[in-house]
Amino acid sequence: GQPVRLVDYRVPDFLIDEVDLDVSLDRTATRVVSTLIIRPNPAASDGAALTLDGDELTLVSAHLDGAPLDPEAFQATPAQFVLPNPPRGRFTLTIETRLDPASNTKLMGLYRSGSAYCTQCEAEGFRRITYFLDRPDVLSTYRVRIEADREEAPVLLGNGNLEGKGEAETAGRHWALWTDPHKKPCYLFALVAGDLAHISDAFVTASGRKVDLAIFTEHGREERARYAMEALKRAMAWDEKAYGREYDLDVFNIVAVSDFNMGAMENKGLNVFNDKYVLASQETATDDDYANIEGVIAHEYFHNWTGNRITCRDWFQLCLKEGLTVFRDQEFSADMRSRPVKRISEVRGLRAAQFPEDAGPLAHNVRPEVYSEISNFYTATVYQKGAEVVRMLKRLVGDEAFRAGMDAYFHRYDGQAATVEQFVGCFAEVSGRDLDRFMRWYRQAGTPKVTVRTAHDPAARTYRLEIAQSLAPTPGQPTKLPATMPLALGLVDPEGGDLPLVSADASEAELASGVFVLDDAERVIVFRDVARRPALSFLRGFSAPVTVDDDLTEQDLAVLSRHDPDHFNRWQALQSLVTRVLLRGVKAIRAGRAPERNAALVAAFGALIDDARAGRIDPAFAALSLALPTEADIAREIGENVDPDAIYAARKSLRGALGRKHGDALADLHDWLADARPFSPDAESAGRRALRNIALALYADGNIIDGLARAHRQLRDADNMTERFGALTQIVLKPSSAREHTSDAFSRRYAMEPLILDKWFALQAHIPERETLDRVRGLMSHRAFSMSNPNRVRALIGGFTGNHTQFNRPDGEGYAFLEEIVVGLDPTNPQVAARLLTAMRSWRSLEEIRRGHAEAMLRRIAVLPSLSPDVRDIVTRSLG
Ligand code: HT7
Ligand code: ZN
Repeated sequence: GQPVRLVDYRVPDFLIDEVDLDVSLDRTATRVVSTLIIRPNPAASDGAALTLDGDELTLVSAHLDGAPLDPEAFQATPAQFVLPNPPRGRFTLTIETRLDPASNTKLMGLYRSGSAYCTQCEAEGFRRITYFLDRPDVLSTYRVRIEADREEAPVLLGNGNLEGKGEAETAGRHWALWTDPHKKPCYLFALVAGDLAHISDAFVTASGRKVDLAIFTEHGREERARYAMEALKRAMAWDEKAYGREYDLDVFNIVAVSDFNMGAMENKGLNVFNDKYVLASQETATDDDYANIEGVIAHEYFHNWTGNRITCRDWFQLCLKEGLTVFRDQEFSADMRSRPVKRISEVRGLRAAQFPEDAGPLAHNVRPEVYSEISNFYTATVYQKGAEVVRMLKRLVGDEAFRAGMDAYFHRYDGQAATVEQFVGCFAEVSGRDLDRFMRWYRQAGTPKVTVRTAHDPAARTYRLEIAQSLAPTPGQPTKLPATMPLALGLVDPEGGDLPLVSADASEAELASGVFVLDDAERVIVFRDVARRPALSFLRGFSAPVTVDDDLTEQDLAVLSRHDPDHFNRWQALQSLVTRVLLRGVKAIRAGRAPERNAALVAAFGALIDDARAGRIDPAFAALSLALPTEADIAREIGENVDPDAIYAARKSLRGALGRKHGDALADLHDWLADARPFSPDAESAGRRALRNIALALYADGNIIDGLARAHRQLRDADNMTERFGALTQIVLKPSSAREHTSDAFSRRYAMEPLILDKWFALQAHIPERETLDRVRGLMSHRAFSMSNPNRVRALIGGFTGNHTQFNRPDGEGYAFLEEIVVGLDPTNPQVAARLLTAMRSWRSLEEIRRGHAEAMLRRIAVLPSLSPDVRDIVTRSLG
């Protein structure tokens, strides 16, 4: 599409107060009669034509104030409906369109998933159902009559409350009438119809109103929605306690569908979910699945206030609802589970998905200023970095002012479409802080680098910190300015424990909280009464989304990894130590030398395993600490001229060494963690299973034969999917004579379980061997694989793009394969095709040969004449 710019924003010329939809469902010929009450927007200049958006629409008829419209009086194409001379006052426009949901492979608008009808309207899908002012600042009340064949679709669901239902005039058909009293933008519209099973429950709000809850699934799967239902009730209670936000309708329905482009959708009162974020059982779901379900259920529920009651003025403000809602779901999960463990997982996710975005050609602001295809901006930058920005805001103003600012925001903008400036303005007002420089987080792309240099003067008993921030240019932004950031830090005594912070260079509040504000490019803080050189614990809790360049010694990192009172930094210290060793290992391998043996690192791992075995540390935390940085993490640290094979070799060598050195301790830990208690998905039990799986993996890396024997025993004995899949992972990723047989047996056992097969497909695609590309090609003919199901495609193809050595094969065949898939998928599902292609986002950081293949691949795609706007946008920016 044409570029859309934030600076060009204008209020809509018309407002649509009421929408009345009459939808008569049919697989190939659905009829939609839309009656709109429209008036000129008093805030706009008058006299404009009325231009409604459409996308692949077929017009049947149009009426103005009840009378058929003269064909001369309007123009309709599949993409637009124009009324050049609309009435001056309020008027009623009735438009009938005909749709073919069975042929809608894009999964936007009205489509079929399995045997059900469902819709997806965010961001611009409503215009695929009927002509409309498809923009989030047009808010309307909706009254929707849904009619369908009773046998085919006994369940008829819409937004809001059920007003009535009955027999239709046509034999065998029935109808339901749904009304939503809350004004909403059309992207929150939804309907679902089908033969669905459900579970139900109820929630009584703080003010005593009863809300009927239901989760709809395919028949036979409904019991697997129990965990999601419990998570929903926890989320509803949490939003009341943490933010004073109550639910505002009599019913809240969730539907799980198997064909969905993203994770889930927060349609008002009718959330539609990808089934992987609803369905779980001991047999089928891993602990990560349970955690994701809890998080996504909460996320969509929290949108009811941050997104639905207060929505976005335009799509540039997407982070206003997404960053804020991710922050809210993160805090919810932190309260439900272990806070430090949750924080470490968030930061790992941010570094894996957002940092590469910020470092490559697809870098964009948290609040972008131009887009050609909005669906390509549902990114880690908008979501995850957007959440980090809200987290920083909370740190800067403090807990109390944060809550007051949120209250002010809810109060002031309820029922409106708001902007990021209005949101941040609430916090500036309640805290009295100048947040102008903070706004730069929304307006500048790229990950800032914070450099910190330390100097201890034993005679003067001072410890000096010189802190500086810088931000490299990104596409379209050659110069950058410093942004306000909170830096949480502590000075850790070599004996353990934090030193008191005393300084004339900081405010009382900063010294008391340990959170120092960096507003400028540089800041110097001299701490007094520091007799012995401490280890600097910098950026505690990852208080700002930056990279850090420090002068810590490996000895400092070893001290911090055992003694830092901040658990995030305790984890970070060991990761940093491992990263340094691995970076040297990669260099050595590229120079034809063997990687070093690092005794301090081996000892640090030994101490960690002992602590875990003795129950001195949280098992979930121990599991995260034992996990080495990924190949992609190391590639990011290297930054340029990346050789994936050398990274793989260095990492493999270190894992082997650790597994061999600590073989006995790991085997003992693995035995000790075998759980005889009945299964529970709670965080504590999940932590033990995570630790057991990582102990197995590390053991097997150093002791392949015994390790595989252990894995086979774990696979046989496990009573849950986490341990079963952890064992299968070792068996599949390591070559052995039993691999194929065991893997096939697993896939046969779960032949009727698509969500388990997705894990299996992804695992096959991750095998770090040259034959994997052929294996993946072969699996595309597997009876359970389908290019039309996004979950299958993401599992197998997306999984392969995450295989660092094999996707980045030096012969370029991995890229050529992705090209084939993207070009083949583009005509049917451009959103999924475009997202797959973002796997090329770091191509410029590769070594020369691979970089050449990657560029050639992008150029071959770029010259194709009939690309979708989605893929065209990604390929153009990737090359830009
Ligand atoms: N707000 C939702 C976004 C979404 C979406 C966007 C584009 C295409 C398909 C989509 N499905 C859902 C998801 C969320 O809660 O963030
Ligand atoms: Zn969201």
